[in-house]
Amino acid sequence: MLEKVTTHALTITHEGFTGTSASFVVSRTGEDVQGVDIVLTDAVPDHGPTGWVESPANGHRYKSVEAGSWFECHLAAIAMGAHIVTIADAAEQQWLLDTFGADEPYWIGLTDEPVEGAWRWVTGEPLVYTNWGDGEPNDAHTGGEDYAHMNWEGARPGSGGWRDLGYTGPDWYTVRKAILETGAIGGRETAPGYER
Ligand SMILES: [Ca+2]
Ligand SMILES: [Ca+2]
Repeated sequence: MLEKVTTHALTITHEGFTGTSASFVVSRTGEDVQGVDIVLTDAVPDHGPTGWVESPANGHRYKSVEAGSWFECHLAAIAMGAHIVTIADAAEQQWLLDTFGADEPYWIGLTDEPVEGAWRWVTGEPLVYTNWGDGEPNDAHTGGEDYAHMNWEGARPGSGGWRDLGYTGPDWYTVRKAILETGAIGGRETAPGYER
């Protein structure tokens, strides 16, 4: 029985923009040769809008950025007059999930770096609502974990559950994006002690 398996990727260039698909396998077994159908569809965004999106609930604007570590995302936010997202209540959490999806991890503006265990929003807002996944925050690993992200894959699916991470842990580099937030007019003040 002849079996031929090859790996391919599909590259499409359209109006000067080029995209390449994830690799996929084409196999042919025996004489069972089939034609190849290619169907082009509008891709569904993987990780939400890239521009600012205003929430009708509070008039704040939000966008996702891929700036790297929590610190780098924090600095990127400041540079844009914004802050890493703060989540005041379940409705805001749900709006973020509806807008940016429940799958991809995003840093949120929550840290206990100044005082271990005293989680604070970067804006200085009181921490009222929380959405920690089971067993989190646990300050695991040598050096602890002082920075929070949402959409932890270990949390209940679709919940957007939070987890704390630290830069000595193995998952630190799995989160490279943050959702940024800014008020309807300008950004909120950034709380002292986080300008790093
Ligand atoms: Ca901690
Ligand atoms: Ca943790």
